[in-house]
Amino acid sequence: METARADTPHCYEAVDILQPRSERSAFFRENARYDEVPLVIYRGKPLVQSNAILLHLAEKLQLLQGGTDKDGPERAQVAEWLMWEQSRLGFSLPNLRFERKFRTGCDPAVLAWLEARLRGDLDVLNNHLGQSTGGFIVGNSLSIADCSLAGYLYWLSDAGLKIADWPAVEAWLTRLSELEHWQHPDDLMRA
Ligand SMILES: N[C@@H](CCC(=O)N[C@@H](CS)C(=O)NCC(=O)O)C(=O)O
Repeated sequence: METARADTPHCYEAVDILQPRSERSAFFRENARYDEVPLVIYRGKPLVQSNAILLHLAEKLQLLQGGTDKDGPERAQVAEWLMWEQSRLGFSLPNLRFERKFRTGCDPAVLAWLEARLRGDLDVLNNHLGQSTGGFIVGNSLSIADCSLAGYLYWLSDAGLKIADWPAVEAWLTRLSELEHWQHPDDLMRA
């Protein structure tokens, strides 16, 4: 049983997403509404869509919601970054990484399009972090916005890019990795 950053007991199970969807376990197919990972079973209920999962857990566990005031501006900013993650970084990076690391034969024009999009996303994040004084995505404390945006970035090199080209992003990832209970995604997801 692991606890990790939220100090919450949990178990992890790997799902082979290189397997066709129809061949994944019956349990996974029954619970993962869109046949995608991540799937979290929390108190017996299936939760899917990474940022919906983060919002739900943050509320239930009263953790990492952003700021200390539930009516403060930080909560709205956390929600904005979660939405941005879904339409931008959470699209460009996983798809480019998948095509470069796990699959070959993708049309080079598609790879170039994904890479340009990812570079633009990293520029946005780098500008934001370079201008923010708090050291985190929103304000001066860790929130689910950091968790959402940072996860895949520890695998940026798999997508063929160098994190050092975005120094404010690199410094922020290092800061997160120095927090108590932090683990690299490869270690967290070792079943
Ligand atoms: N918007 C979803 C995206 C989930 C997603 O794209 N999952 C990928 C892995 S990163 C997946 O399950 N791919 C396997 C498949 O679609 O069959 C989220 O944030 O949870």
